[in-house]
Parts: sequence; structure tokens; C-alpha cells
Amino acid sequence: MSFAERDGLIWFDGKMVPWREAKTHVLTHTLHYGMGVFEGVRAYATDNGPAIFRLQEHTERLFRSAHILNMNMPFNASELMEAQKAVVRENNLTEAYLRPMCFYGSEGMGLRADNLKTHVIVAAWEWPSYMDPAAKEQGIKIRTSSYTRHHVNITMCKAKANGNYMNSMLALKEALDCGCEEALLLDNEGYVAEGSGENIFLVKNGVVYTPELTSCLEGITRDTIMRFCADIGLEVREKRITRDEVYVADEAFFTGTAAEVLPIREHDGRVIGSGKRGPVTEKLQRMYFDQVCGRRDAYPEWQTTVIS
Ligand code: PPE
Repeated sequence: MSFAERDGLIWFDGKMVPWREAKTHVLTHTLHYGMGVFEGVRAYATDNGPAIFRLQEHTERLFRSAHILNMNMPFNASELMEAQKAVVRENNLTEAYLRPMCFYGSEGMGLRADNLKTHVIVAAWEWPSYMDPAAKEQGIKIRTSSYTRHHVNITMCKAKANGNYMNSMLALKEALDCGCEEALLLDNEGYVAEGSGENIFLVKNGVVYTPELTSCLEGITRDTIMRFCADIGLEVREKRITRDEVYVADEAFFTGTAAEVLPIREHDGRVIGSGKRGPVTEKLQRMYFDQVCGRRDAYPEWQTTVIS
């Protein structure tokens, strides 16, 4: 089913509009040059109805992304948080993937356009993990991408910017064509950066490692996992990681809103650890699902129910 031809409502510039009417012109500036920012957010079914996970942090990152790209935001954070709650509620979703996105309209054309307005949409739909459910247990096969992750001074990597995802799509397609399920991108110095849409973690001799933030998006799932590690006394070291450190890790996993917590079983044809989900990954993965589904008492502020 096409994403354009569905029933439901999309929040568009402050109003709920019928799904099929949430359209923009072909001369929409962002369509031409990729200057836009977005978020990926999930809502999970809980005993209190659907709850959006870390809504505030996602919304704050959207504002930081817009600030980095110098995009004027016509709404404030509380309006956009209300919009996100409303799309889940008004589409009667029990679980959802939410996509807030800010883009320049067709007010002007060319790189020099100086009259552009930022438009904002929030859509939500049911989007189960795009990996096979068995992958959550068995792990996935990945390969090092021949595409380098964006250099920090080419596009602004702290911004979750539309245009940055050309890099992700090239890397992912290459990995899929090679029979893998995800790509691992290295930074311009050759150190491990991240997946096409995930942060990476390694476990070695009981210590958890993840690349420093200069090499990856400041993932909210990454932050969640790091808090869990601190809570259960697991040391986390943020450091530069080489691809061969992944080959010899005891465990490796990806984190991201869409991918959730996903074990990696093979990298560049080398089996990682036992070749399936390791015990640390399993523990953190369980904590994650318990948390997002409202089965833990910790961090109640991370859950936002959508009831108005
Ligand atoms: N790195 C990248 C490049 C990235 O796109 C994401 C999220 C992350 C790390 C993890 O960030 P977080 O979701 O805050 O833990 N990628 C989003 C878009 C994926 C897509 O396929 O589109 C997501 O997971 O929603």
C-alpha cells in the first residue's frame, strides 16, 4: 500500500488534514536540495494506552537539528509534542512510528532563495521492526560500507537532516545487495561510526564500548542503553573503535528507534562471539522492551501517554 494512499490524518502546519490531502508542490525546496530535518519516534502499547517513548528528547533533537541548519521553526516544542500525541490518538493507533519532519516550501527556488518558510508535518503509522522478528534473537549480518560516513564538516552530522540520508541509503543498498542486513559505516579517519540508521555497541570482557559522538548521531536509544548500563553497573567506554575490534568483540549490537536493540551476529564474514545474541545484549534488550512497554518503574518521565 502506497504511503500516499492511506486513510487517516496527518498533522500539517498546525492542522489535522486527511492523509491523502497532505501534499506539497513539486517545486518544494527541500525536495530539490535536501535541507530539512526530521525525527523517528515510537509509541508502544502500555497498560495506560499508547505511550510515546522519550518524546521530549526527540522533540528537543528536532529543534537542535533545525537550529544547526538555521531553519526557522514556526512552532514551539510543546506545540510539536501535542501534535505528536494527537496523531497517535486521532489515528487510533495502539503502537506507532512517528515521523515529524520540517521542510522548506515552494516560496522560493534556487540556493539563494531568501523567502523560504519552514513547514512541519507529523505523521504516524504502524511500523513493526523492519527486521525479521527472528533477527532480535539471532542477530543480523552486516558489512563495512565502501561509503564513508559524512565528514563532520561536510554536512552537519549532529543534525538529523534529510539530506544526510543519501549517505545512509547508498550504504544500506550496497549491504543489502551483498546479502547482508545492514551496513557499518566508518568515519573519514577509518574508525567505526554507525549503521545506516543505528548506533553501534560492542561488548568485550564485560565492558561496553561505543563510538564517541563525533562519529555518530546522538542516538536517544544509545543514551537509553548507556543509562541502563550505568544502572546495572556495566562500564561503558566511549572511544574510537576500529573495524577489527568489531571482528573480535564478544558481542555487538545496534540501537535505534526504528531498529530498537538488534544483535549483530556476523561482520564482514566473521562470526561475532558465539554467533548469536550474547547475554549482555539480551539483558539490555529485555530492559529496553520492558521500559518502552511501560513494564518498569524506572524513568516514568520517558513515557508520554497520548490521552489529551
Ligand atoms: N544513527 C543514525 C544515522 C540514525 O538515523 C539513527 C536513527 C540513529 C543513529 C539512532 O538514533 P535514535 O533513534 O535516536 O536512537 N534513525 C531513525 C531513522 C531510521 C529510518 O529508517 O528512517 C530511526 O531509527 O527512527
